Amino acid sequence: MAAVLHGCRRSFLVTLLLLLAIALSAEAKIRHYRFHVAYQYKSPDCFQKLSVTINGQSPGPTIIAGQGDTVVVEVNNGLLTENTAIHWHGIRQIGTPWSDGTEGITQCPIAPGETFVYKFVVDRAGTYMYHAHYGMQRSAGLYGMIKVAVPEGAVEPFSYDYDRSIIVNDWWHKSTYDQAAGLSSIPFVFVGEPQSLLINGRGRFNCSMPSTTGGVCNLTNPDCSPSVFTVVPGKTYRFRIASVTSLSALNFGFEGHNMTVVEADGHYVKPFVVENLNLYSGETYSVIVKADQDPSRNYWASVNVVARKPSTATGTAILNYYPNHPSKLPPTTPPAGPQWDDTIVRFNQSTAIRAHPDHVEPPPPTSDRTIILLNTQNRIDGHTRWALNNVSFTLPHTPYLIALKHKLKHVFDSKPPPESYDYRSYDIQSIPSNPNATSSSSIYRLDFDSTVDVILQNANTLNPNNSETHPWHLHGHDFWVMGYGTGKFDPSVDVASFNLVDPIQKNTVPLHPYGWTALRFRADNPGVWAFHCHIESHFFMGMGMVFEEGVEKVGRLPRSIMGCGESKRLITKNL
Ligand SMILES: *[C@@H]1O[C@H](CO)[C@@H](O)[C@H](O)[C@H]1NC(C)=O
Ligand SMILES: *[C@@H]1O[C@H](CO)[C@@H](O)[C@H](O)[C@H]1NC(C)=O
Ligand SMILES: *[C@@H]1O[C@H](CO)[C@@H](O)[C@H](O)[C@H]1NC(C)=O
Ligand SMILES: *[C@@H]1O[C@H](CO)[C@@H](O)[C@H](O)[C@H]1NC(C)=O
Ligand SMILES: *[C@@H]1O[C@H](CO)[C@@H](O)[C@H](O)[C@H]1NC(C)=O
Ligand SMILES: *[C@@H]1O[C@H](CO)[C@@H](O)[C@H](O)[C@H]1NC(C)=O
Ligand SMILES: *[C@@H]1O[C@H](CO)[C@@H](O)[C@H](O)[C@H]1NC(C)=O
Ligand SMILES: [Cu+2]
Repeated sequence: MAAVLHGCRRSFLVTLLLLLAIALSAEAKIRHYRFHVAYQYKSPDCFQKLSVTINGQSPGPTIIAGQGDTVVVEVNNGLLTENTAIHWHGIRQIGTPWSDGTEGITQCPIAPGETFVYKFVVDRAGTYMYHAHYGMQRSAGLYGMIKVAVPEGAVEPFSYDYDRSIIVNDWWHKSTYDQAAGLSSIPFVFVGEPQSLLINGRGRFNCSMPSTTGGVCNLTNPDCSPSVFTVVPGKTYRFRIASVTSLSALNFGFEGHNMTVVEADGHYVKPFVVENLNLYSGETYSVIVKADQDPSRNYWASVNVVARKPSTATGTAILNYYPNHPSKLPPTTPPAGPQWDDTIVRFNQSTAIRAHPDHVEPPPPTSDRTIILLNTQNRIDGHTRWALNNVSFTLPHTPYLIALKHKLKHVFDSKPPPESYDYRSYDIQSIPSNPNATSSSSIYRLDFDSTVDVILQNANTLNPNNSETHPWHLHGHDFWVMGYGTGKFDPSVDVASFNLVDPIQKNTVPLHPYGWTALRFRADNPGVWAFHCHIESHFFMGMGMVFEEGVEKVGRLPRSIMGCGESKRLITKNL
């Protein structure tokens, strides 16, 4: 009897789901994009540089879709002598782990001349981004935004008249090859602070400054005329802001205007008002701004470096009050932003980000597994690297997804990486007495559907009195931000302080200097997912890792992701 009842309820549910699917599919659309990736000379900050462009632009075209739509992007690699891959940052790739765009993890690189098709569902409304995930190509200009609209009729917990997008970036005059070679060299050559900060791909380098590379610098080049955001007095604006920086944490603000933060990484935020907003690389926000100031003039939009000692000029754009002339410069000097080393202010802003009361999805109350990761700067055979629990990450030649799904042996280090470190005795305030670490391509294999806690613990670098800020990004999931702390994480005390009530869900989160950040996620998305510091040079130097979950549940892999390393064999075997 129970079984029959159960069966009845099940078929009712199935019917309901089918109806829902039909209702949804009636609305779901296919959004088709063609991206031609190529080098072009551009002068985004007035200084001419070979930039990676999409269809001749950097930033590339904004992908616009509705929740539930399928996005298809045909990427043609026109870089002539360089591979590529594009990651859709914030899109979880449920059911399509091979479209995550992480070279060496979910796919082989796209070779010059090849076309690769990414196809995925954008299952949740919000603000996201895309960028290269091959070498250090992102910093050469390959990036753009993704805007996913709520379904027709759905109400958001805030209102506005117009929707605008802002993507910020830091910019170097040296090529990414110069940068990568320096990072891998003995002696080590760091990429250094950026030459400029760009707002929607536009900045301004002082052409009279001595340049490290020489070259054409022309302040009247139209490429570097400032970005303009025109507003109508009295109207309310939603600004979607994304940071795709390679190194810098930035502080963003509109001169004379407060902002109400309402969205973070695709999740609604319990609204809070700020004069300026800290943005860590890989994060997205929506803020609401009312054009309610003196309309007789224009105002600055500005970005400043925080968390590292700045040596880059303020990046600016113009907030233009209609009908003033859009290029009329504000009569003031651009805001210099908060003090760069005021860690407490940034820490407090991070903790202020909570889920909107009407949109709370509570986390599981406990976790099945806790991974504690000590973030350190290290040396390996004289090279400067970053490591987690003394292991510095290296990518294998055969992508993990293919290796695991097809049970290819010996393509990566199969010994599991350490779950923890000696946290009782490690002194996070000092330079390690022995900074030698090891490198490995090993990965964390998670039980499918288990709940995992990750504790990121910061420490001193190899320089005295220095601990950096690391923005950590997880692919394939949103995690709950369980808490932030200063000093050393103590499991016996700090777990009790976790926010089980209204933690925000994000895909990128900062780890503040000498502090800790705790995350919780459910390993419920079959695939192989990168988890890494979003600073381009840090990931390049080993600051990352990979999680595998439910790889046996992954569907048949497309052959287009194969062809490198041991996966060559699969193609010739015609699998
Ligand atoms: C540009 O740099 C030159 C040389 O360093 C300096 O004299 C000048 O004041 C700078 N101009 C601006 C607008 O910062
Ligand atoms: C600078 O660019 C402008 C506009 O493209 C051009 O007219 C001018 O000749 C350039 N100046 C130099 C010195 O190249
Ligand atoms: C912005 O907020 C601050 C502090 O909450 C307040 O003192 C200031 O008056 C506000 N500015 C505007 C332009 O509303
Ligand atoms: C940060 O937050 C703490 C706790 O709410 C508060 O005591 C402190 O004054 C804040 N500090 C700053 C600089 O905002
Ligand atoms: C670290 O490794 C280097 C070789 O790369 C070695 O010369 C040095 O002695 C090691 N340092 C310590 C403290 O063991
Ligand atoms: C890293 O490895 C070195 C060399 O084996 C060791 O001396 C050091 O204590 C280790 N550090 C950590 C954090 O485990
Ligand atoms: C350590 O560095 C901070 C800036 O990050 C500075 O404010 C502080 O004075 C420094 N302390 C010492 C002892 O050098
Ligand atoms: Cu980092």
